[in-house]
Amino acid sequence: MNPENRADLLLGQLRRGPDKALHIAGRLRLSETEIAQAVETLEERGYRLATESGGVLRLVGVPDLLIADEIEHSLGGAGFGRPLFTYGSLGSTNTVALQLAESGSPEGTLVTAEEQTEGRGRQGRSWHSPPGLGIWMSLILRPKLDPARAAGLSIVAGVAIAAAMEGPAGARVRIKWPNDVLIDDRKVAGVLCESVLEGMRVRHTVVGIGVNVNHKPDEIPPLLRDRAVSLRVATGRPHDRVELLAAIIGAFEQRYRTYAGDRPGPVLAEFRERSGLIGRGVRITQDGGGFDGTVLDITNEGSLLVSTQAGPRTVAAGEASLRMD
Ligand code: BT5
Repeated sequence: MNPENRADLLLGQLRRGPDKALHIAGRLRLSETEIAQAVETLEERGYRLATESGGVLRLVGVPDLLIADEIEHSLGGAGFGRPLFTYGSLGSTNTVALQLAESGSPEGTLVTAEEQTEGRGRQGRSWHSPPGLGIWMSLILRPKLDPARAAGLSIVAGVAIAAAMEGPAGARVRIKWPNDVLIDDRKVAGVLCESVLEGMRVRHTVVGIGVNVNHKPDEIPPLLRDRAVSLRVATGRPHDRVELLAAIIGAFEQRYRTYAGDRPGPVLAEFRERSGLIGRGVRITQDGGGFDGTVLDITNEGSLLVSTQAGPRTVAAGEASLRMD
């Protein structure tokens, strides 16, 4: 067994609670020197351990990093997030997840990065993803949905993020159609859903999720400051990224099963409630221009149904801003 494995074993023991080093050594069949080395290895990884009276070892702090061991521990049991690929710096987690999906990685595969150097938004826009401050992750899905319905997965993700953030945010988390998650009208998270088609079916979909978690006010780029916010700025305190990541994955998986199991109703009901758009006057902006109307509903595909002077229109992509008139 190498020193890294011994450190993993010790970590596993300490997660269950503090215990005498001597007892742990006996249980793991390690010498006292090997335990001391394992303590050192864990400290090098950023864990904080304390030795208390009677030779009791206690885990007092875990590193503020998206490391595999912590994510797996927080995810617990079976479910999405396996296999897991954690990176330090990366171009874009969506790009890596698309490559992994192409080479056969299964549904539920998760890719995370501490930093993205080429984080992507929709339509070629960029996504600011500095190191250590956010959750930048992508999930591989293999939904048995037609391509139109798969487009609605970004609504599923938006609703899941909002639900998972509500507790830590201590405030209402809203959704701005189609894929922005807002606190106090500023964007705290975004979703980039990319599907690869095979004829008329979806071969795979990658759901990319970016959440601003621990940025201090001056760590949000000046150009974004009036439109973007982090959970820390909104609440005045830092948050555990791993815990939030696991909560988002759990909230997403639960809603995905329902939505992809041909029961879009519950997710759409959540969207209606969180978007505040239904029945409101909006201006829809699209590539070639825009038009005004009143939002009637959201379709099973995640499109907006808008009543206009020329009759009802279904809007699959674009921006919807509330009209104040
Ligand atoms: C999005 O695009 O909101 C989708 C963002 C998805 C990011 C995740 S991170 C993990 C995965 N890997 C990737 O490469 N991407 C995904 P869109 O609706 O087009 O919004 C982009 C716009 O939001 C930009 O043009 C900026 O105005 C603004 N923006 C950029 N970075 C931001 C940030 N960190 N927080 C808030 N707003 C931001």
